[in-house]
Amino acid sequence: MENAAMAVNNRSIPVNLMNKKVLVVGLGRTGIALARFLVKQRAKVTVTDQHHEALLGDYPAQCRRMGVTLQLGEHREETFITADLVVISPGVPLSIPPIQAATAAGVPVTGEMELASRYVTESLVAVTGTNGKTTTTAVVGEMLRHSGKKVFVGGNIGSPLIEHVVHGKSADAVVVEVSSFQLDTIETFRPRVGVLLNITPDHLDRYPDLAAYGRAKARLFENQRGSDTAVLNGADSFIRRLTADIPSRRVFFTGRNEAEAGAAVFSDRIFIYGLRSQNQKEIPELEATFDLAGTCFVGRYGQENAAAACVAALAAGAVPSGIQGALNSFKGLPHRLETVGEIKGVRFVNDSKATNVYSVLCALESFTSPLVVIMGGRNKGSDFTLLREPVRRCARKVILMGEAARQIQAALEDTVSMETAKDMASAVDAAFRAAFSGDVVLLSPACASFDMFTDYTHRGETFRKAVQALS
Ligand code: UMA
Repeated sequence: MENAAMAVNNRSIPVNLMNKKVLVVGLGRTGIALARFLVKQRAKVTVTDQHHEALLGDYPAQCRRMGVTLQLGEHREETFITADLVVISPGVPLSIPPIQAATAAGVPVTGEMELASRYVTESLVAVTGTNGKTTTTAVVGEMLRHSGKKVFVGGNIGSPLIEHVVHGKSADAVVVEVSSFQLDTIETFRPRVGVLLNITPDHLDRYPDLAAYGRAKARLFENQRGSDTAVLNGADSFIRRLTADIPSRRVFFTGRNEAEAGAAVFSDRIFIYGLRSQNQKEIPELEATFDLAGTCFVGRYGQENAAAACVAALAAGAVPSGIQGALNSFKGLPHRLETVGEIKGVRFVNDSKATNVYSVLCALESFTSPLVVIMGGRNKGSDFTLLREPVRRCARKVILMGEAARQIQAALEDTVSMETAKDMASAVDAAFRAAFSGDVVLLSPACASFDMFTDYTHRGETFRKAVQALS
C-alpha cells in the first residue's frame, strides 16, 4: 500500500491541545518525547504500542509517572476513532487498520515532525536522501555552530524535533534529518533550506516502488516558497525531474551545469558558485572554496555530501571560516565507516548503518585496500545482484550472516569466496582469518538488523565488542 497516497486527515489538528484526547502511536524515542510534550500542553494523553511492556524498556514507567494512560500489546480501534488527534511515530505505517479507521472516522492523524514543526519558531534546515543524510545533518549543524550560532540538531538522526519544542530553548537554527516516513505525514512542514542528497532503492517493504519512495522524499519541498532554497543532487536525473516544478530556488551540490548555482567537487576541493546572486540569469561567479584534504571526507560520496553541507550551511547563514573549521574538525559518526580497531595490520571498520545496497556500494568505493566484507541481516526488498561487480572488484571474501545470508550468497555466486557465520563473533573471527595485513574488515550489511539485533547501533556495538574480544 502506498503510504504517501494514503488519505491522511491532518487538516484539522487542534491548535489548543488542552483537554483534547490525544493518542500517541508507538512508544519508542518519538512516542516518549511526544507524551512529554502533550502532557505539558495539558492534553489527555494515551500511548499505545503493539509491543508488551516487557519490550519497551522504562518508557511505560516514565509514562505512568506523567499520568499518561497506556494501551500496550495491542492497538484498540475504539481508542483511535474516539480520539481528538492521533499522532504517529515514524515507524508506524499509515496502512495499519486502526489508523485507516481513525481517518475514515474523520479523526485528524499526523506525525511527530509535522506536529513539532508547527511549534518551531526558528528557521529549519532539513536534510533527506537515502544515504548520507545523518552525516550531512550533523556536519551542517557543526558548520553553523562553528559560525557562532546556537543550533538544535535532531529528527531522524536521534532526538525527535518535538524534544526541542519541549525544552523551550531558543536556537539560531534548527537542523533536522528527515526520513520519508516522516515526510509521509507532513502538511505544513516548511524548511527554509531543504537538502535532497540521493534517492536509491530502500524501504521497498513500505513503498510499492522507487517512484513512490522518491515522491515521498520530494515532499520536502512542497511547502517551500520562492525565498527558500532546495539543495539538490544535480547528477541524479530522477531528482531533477521530481523537483522540476518546486516553488523554491534550486541549487546543486553535484552535477551542476555551468549556468546553475551550487557546488562542484574537484581534486579534494569544493567550489561554490552563485549562491549570493539573486539574479538567476547571471552566469554564477565563484564565491568560495573549501579544502577537503586531510579531512574525514574521502571517496566520491563522502565529498559530495560535504559539498551539500557547505551549500546548505551557506544558505542558512554560516560563514566560510566556520564551514572550513567544521570540515577540519569533524571526525565522522559512529556506525558509519567508523574504524573500531586494528589487529596485526588489519583495520576493522563498522558501517552497521549501511542497511541498503547503495550504502554498501558507497562504502566499497571508499577504500583502496582489499576488503573482507561482512553482510546480511533482514532483507528490505533489496536487489543484491547490484553488488556483484563492486564486490568482485573490491572484496577478497564475503562473510554472510542473518536471514538474508542465502539470498545474498545466491546473488553474489561466482564473484568471490563466501562463508556463512552463525553470529557476529564468528563472522568477525572468519573475516580476520581471511584477511591479510593491510586489508580492511568491513561490516556493511546491506540489510536491516532486526533479525538478530535491536537496531543498527546494537549490531555495530556487537561488532565492536567482537573485534575487542579478538584483540
Ligand atoms: N509500533 C507500533 N505499531 C506499529 C508499528 C510500530 O506500536 O504498527 C511501535 C513499535 O512496537 C515500537 C515503536 O512503534 O515500540 C517504535 O517507533 P519508531 O519505529 O517510530 O521508532 P522511534 O524509536 O520512535 O524512532 C524513530 C525513527 N525510527 C524509524 O523511523 C523506524 C528513528 O530513526 C529516529 O531516530 C527517531 O524516531 C527520532 O526521530 C531510525 C531509523 O531507522 C534511526 N530511521 C529510518 C532510516 O533512517 O532509514 C527511517
